[in-house]
Amino acid sequence: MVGTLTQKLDAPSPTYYIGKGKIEELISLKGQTQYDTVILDDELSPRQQRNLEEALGVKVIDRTALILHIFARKARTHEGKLQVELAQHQYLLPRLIGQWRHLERLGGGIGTRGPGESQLETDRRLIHKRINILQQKMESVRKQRELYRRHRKETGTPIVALVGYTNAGKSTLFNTSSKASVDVEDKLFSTLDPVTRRLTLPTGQQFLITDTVGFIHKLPPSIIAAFHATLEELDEADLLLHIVDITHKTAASQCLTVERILAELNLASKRRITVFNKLDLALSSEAELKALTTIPYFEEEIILPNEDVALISAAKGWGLADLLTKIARCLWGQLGQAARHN
Ligand SMILES: Nc1nc2c(ncn2[C@@H]2O[C@H](COP(=O)(O)OP(=O)(O)OP(=O)(O)O)[C@@H](O)[C@H]2O)c(=O)[nH]1
Ligand SMILES: [Mg+2]
Repeated sequence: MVGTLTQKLDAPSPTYYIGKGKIEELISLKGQTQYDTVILDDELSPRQQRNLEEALGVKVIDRTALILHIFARKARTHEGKLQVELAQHQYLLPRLIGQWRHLERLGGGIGTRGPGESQLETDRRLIHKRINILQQKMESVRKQRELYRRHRKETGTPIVALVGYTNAGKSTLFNTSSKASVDVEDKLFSTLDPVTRRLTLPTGQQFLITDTVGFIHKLPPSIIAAFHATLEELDEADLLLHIVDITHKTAASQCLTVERILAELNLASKRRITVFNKLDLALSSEAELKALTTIPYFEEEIILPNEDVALISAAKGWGLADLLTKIARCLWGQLGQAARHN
């Protein structure tokens, strides 16, 4: 990244998203920084994107396209790949026009159709066809999942799902708690596909733990829709662990973002433990962690100990025993809940 520009506007310009002055400024920065791509932190309309590309003479990418691009690189399983490809095609469809502009100028007088136009129609048809195929494939994936879920329900093993902002440490916790090897990377969205492992507590009680895609501020609705099958997994969970990177400077607002997305997914009322992670960066030992009475850095004051809150270092394994105890208490602590699984 060679630079960042921000602009305060009452509303984004419908033609260019940013104002005329900002466009001038961007153009004048070109010589100095040699940028070849501009990324906008919102979803642009196809028209805004096209206009900006023409005005700036470089590639213009919006927030949705960037997230889709990262997703495409991260998707590993069949389902993850299907979901990303579907979202990419849906994103592309209304944006096709610009791609054939160069052909429009060739033929096509009044009343005749230029090669650009007919090519555009062909492309549209192809994309519609592909979207149909992908949707059918997703439907069969969804059915398989449902069968699998029903089976899980019959066996009565409770499900605990990890949720949280991207990079909060969900996969790391998943690993240290299950010793499974899932990708752990200091990058956004390293996990896209839900992964599930069975965990056995010293008491012999078992539960399934599921690692899922990370949430992010302004997650475009089209992406939430595309990942519906993955996020449906959360619906089945008996307990959510909301993992928070307490050392992140916007931890509190990341928490709110996650809460908001959970509400959008109708999961707001689901049983939840908030797990503050990465405390090894703030403290020097597990003993210090156990002695805490409030949570460091966090704006909102939370008094400890608290049944709905756990403090851990997923990397060092600090606080894990306490977390597992709290999970067990949530799952089996009350007779009513245990009965649900038997
Ligand atoms: N210091 C420290 N680093 C941690 C801890 N837990 C996770 N990390 C680091 O944080 C980064 C992100 O961890 P992940 O486990 O991949 O995060 P995630 O929530 O699964 O991220 P997404 O899959 O992208 O949503 C990695 O570099 C981890 O090594 C911790 O307890 N302490
Ligand atoms: Mg992950």
